[in-house]
Formats: sequence, structure tokens, C-alpha cells
Amino acid sequence: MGGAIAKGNLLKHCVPGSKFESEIVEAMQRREVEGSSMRSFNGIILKFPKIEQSLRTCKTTFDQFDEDSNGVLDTEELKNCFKKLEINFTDDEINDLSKACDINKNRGIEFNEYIVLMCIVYLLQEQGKPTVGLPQLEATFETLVDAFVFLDKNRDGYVSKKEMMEAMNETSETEQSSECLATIRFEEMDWDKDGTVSFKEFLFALTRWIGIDELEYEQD
Ligand SMILES: [Ca+2]
Ligand SMILES: [Ca+2]
Ligand SMILES: [Ca+2]
Repeated sequence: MGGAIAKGNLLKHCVPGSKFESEIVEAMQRREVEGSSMRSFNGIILKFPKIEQSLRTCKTTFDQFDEDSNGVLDTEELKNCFKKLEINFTDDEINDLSKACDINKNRGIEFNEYIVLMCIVYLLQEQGKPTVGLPQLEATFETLVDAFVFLDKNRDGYVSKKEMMEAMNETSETEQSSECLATIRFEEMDWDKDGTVSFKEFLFALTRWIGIDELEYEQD
């Protein structure tokens, strides 16, 4: 008895994360071959105001896609959004993406989740192809990808605490204070507390750092 019963469960255990998560890691690793134009962690922080400005301008497009104005994009609204932006994702892929980015698991994709989702779409699209249909936004997404590449020293698609320390030590004169700060920053990013920071976690932390997640929605 018992030999064949557990087959389905066994299979599940063999899959590392979702298919989608591993695609993000693979796309990041391909991009990492090109290296980063960033030279320091401070260099990334100095870009925050510009990143914030650019991301806030796409709140208008988000609101247009939010057809029933309830502050979130449900799957149907997201599908229409992809159609309008001419992003070629299958319905299944849109569902997976939506699930992966609906981090607080509520009713749909909020504005900060939309930013993360679009940046992941940008990363996953083949290079040289028009991606999210908004050139200024694409430049910002490239900056975010570039920043992650800078942090991921061993190019495995994840940022470890050691890599975060390394990145922050490169610019700081006082090693101890930067080590403490690196720990704080790392813990802010490692949302699921598994000891590594994925690109998705990095993006969510960034929307918090620049205050994008604090945008209020006018709702009844
Ligand atoms: Ca909606
Ligand atoms: Ca790494
Ligand atoms: Ca993590």
C-alpha cells in the first residue's frame, strides 16, 4: 500500500515557488549579465525623488483602468488594461501575475501593487520590444532593475543580507553604522522573512520608502 498515493503531493514539493517566480529570477539573471550602472546605495537613494515623481504620474492611468473607481483593479479590469497597453499576456498569465502581486490578498490590485506588477512585466518582456506603453515609466523601471542588479552581487536573482551589507559598506566610512542600517533596510525588504530579498519584495519596499503606498483613495 501507499506507493502511488502521494505522487501528486510529491510533485508539488518539487516545484520551487511558482512558475512565475522562477521566470522573474531567470529574467533578472539574464539582465544581470549586463551589469549595473549604479555605483553606490546612496546613488539609488538620490534617485528616489525622480522615481517617486514618475510613479505618481501613472496614478492617472491607473484610475482610468479602474473602471468602477473602487481603488483596485480586479482581474477583468487588469485584462482590459493589458489589452489597451498591448501587452501580450494570456489570461492565465494575467491571473498568475495578479495573484503574485496582490500582496495583502484583498480585493484586487492596488496602486502600489500595480506599480510592482508593471515593473515585473517590464522585466519579463523581451528586450528592445515596447513594453508597458509608457516611455517615461519604462526609464524608471529600468532604474529599478538597475538598482536591484547593483545589490545582487553574485547575480543569483536574490539579494542576501550579506550582499546588502556589502553594497552599503562600499560608500560608508563608518562600518558599524552602515552595518546597522543595512540590517534595518534588509529587514524592511525581506517581507516573508525567508532570509533573501526577491525583486518583488524589493519593489514593494521601494514603494513604501518613497511613500507610494500611502496614496489615499477617495471611497465611500
Ligand atoms: Ca476596480
Ligand atoms: Ca544574490
Ligand atoms: Ca524574502
